[in-house]
Amino acid sequence: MPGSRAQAFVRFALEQGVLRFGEFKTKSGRLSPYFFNAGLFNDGACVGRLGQFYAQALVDAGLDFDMLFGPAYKGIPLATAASIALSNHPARGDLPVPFAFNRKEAKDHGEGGLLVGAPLQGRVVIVDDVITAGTSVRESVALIRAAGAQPAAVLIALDRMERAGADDALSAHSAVQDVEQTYGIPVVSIAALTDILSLLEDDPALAQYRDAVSAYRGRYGV
Ligand code: OMP
Repeated sequence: MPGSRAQAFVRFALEQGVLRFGEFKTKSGRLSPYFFNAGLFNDGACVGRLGQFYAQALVDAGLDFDMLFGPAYKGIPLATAASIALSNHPARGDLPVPFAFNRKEAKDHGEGGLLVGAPLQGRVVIVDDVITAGTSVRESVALIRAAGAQPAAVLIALDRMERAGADDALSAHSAVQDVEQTYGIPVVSIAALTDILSLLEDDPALAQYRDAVSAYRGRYGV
């Protein structure tokens, strides 16, 4: 995504309280000086705006795709918002933007099953919040392939630009690069850690967090 739009997005996330600075433990156990909690995009106006950022990032990437998939739970409103914004985006013309998502627990009555929404078919874009170590993408890829469809890309809000692996055995590549190599699909992100570092450089009110975020990048980043 062009720098100015990525900058606008991290500013928007900061204003919504989605992007915070302090001390946080990530899913992979790292102590991070910042955290991006997409669950705090939690009212109609800001989810609408978030959807537009996702839609623009995907359009800018110039990828061919047929539908979106939102992994439970957090990916569900994200894929829905992106689908609405894409269906209103001039670059898509009148092309429909179907979407689907999974349940965490299989349903044994009614329509049953693990998948909800449009049938998974064609080239599917996985819409998610953040990639840190890349563990959550695997399950979505397996679900899409099991349905006979093809994963086409992963669309995320923030690339934390971190290496996967234990502290004493960090991968040579970022988790995003590992996902791209393992599954042979691009990862498109609205913004990345470098955009957060630019925000910290530009905003004197945030200067107190610069050193900690730079040091974290030095330790885990690519
Ligand atoms: P990986 O699956 O290791 O890539 O971590 C991504 C997941 O971690 C996200 O889907 C979130 O559940 C969570 N997370 C955030 O939401 N924001 C962050 O800034 C960092 C994480 C994290 O725990 O790494």
